[in-house]
Formats: sequence, structure tokens, C-alpha cells
Amino acid sequence: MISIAPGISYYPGYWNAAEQAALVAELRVVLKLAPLFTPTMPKTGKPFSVRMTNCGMLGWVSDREGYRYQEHHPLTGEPWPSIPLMVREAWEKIADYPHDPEACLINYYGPQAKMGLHQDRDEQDFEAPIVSFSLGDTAIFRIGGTERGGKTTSLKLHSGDALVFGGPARLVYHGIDRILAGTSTLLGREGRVNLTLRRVNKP
Ligand code: MD3
Ligand code: FE
Repeated sequence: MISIAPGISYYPGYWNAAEQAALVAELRVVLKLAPLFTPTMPKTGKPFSVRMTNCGMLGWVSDREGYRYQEHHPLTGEPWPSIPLMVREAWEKIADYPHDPEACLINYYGPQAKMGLHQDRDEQDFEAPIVSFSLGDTAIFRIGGTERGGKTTSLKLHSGDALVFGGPARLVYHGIDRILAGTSTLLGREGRVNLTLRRVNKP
């Protein structure tokens, strides 16, 4: 583990190659039950370049009505599938938080997808950390401070890496500048999957 700033723990290569393949197999089951959807921006309805789905009791969605967590898939109306056991066990190991995650947001980036700098503040509970896992192509991740317009630095996230953002880092600005297409063969196609495990409500 490498501490890259107060509240940010970086675990390069947290999952080995066999574990990454097992995780992808678990995610294929989740994606069959809860297909990727294209979120849209509040008010404007502009589509995100990232496609998403969720597993867990709650899932994050965005549409013209706004950003929110809800119990059902926006297209199928079904409850989200459960979070794979190996992912829940990883949270137990590295989150340093005594309650289970409620949401696991699954982001899929095609080779052209990106995510602008933002804060994650749709949760009620900022005491819990957010844990992220990267799979597939390498991404250029940008991270700033808690104020918009502050200094930022970038970090390459590789397949198998884990990051924990807690305490003073829970409300930092962050985003994905770009995907380095073709840097991994794990997914059997170009692109990147990111999982973020979240606590939404206060325990
Ligand atoms: C720091 N995802 O889903 S993961 C997101 O790679 C999101 O898909 C990016 O930002 C991705 O909201 C970045 C790393 C991450 C996730 C959530 C954080 C860093 C964070 C929340 C607070 C602070
Ligand atoms: Fe985020």
C-alpha cells in the first residue's frame, strides 16, 4: 500500500491476473442481470460518454431529474444484483470501515470515454470511504483538492489497482482524463471498467 496523500491509499496490483479474470467473470453475470445504461446530465439530458450499471442494495443513476441513488435499474425496473463476494471481501480488507457497502457503481469506459473533474457528494454519509477497483485498459486519473480550481496531479490506474479515499480525501475533486486503449487484454475488447464501492446512508 502507498499513501499518496492524507486519506488516499493506493494498492497497485491489488488483484493478480487470476483474480482479475475471476472478477470479470463475476461482472459478466452482473451485467447480464443489470445491463449497462447511458446516464444523462441533469436538466440538459446530454449523455455521459461513460456507460454505467450497479450492484448492491442501491445504485447511482443520473437523468434529467438529477443525480440520485435508487433501488432499481432505470431500464429493467429490477432490483440491482448483489455485490460479488470477492468484492465485498476486498472492501472488508481495505476500507477500514465497520459496515458493508450499500452501492457498487460499475463504470464502463470505451476508448474515447472520459469523466470530468467532480466531487462525489450524493451520499448522506461522508464518514465512510469510497473504494475503487480498475480493470482493463489503463486510465489517466486526475486528482485535486477539496476546492474547485485547485492544483491537480495525475496518476495512471492499471488493471488490478485499488484505491481508498477516506477522511480528508472523501470530498476531493477527481476525474478520468483519458483511456489508453489497447493496454490490457483482460476484457477481450478495448476499454476499462471501474468499480466504486460506496456507503450511501449513515449506518
Ligand atoms: C475520490 N469514477 O464513479 S474512481 C465515479 O475511474 C468516479 O470511474 C472514476 O469518479 C472512475 O464517481 C474514478 C476513483 C474515485 C472514485 C470516487 C471518489 C475517486 C474518488 C470519491 C471521492 C474521492
Ligand atoms: Fe467520482
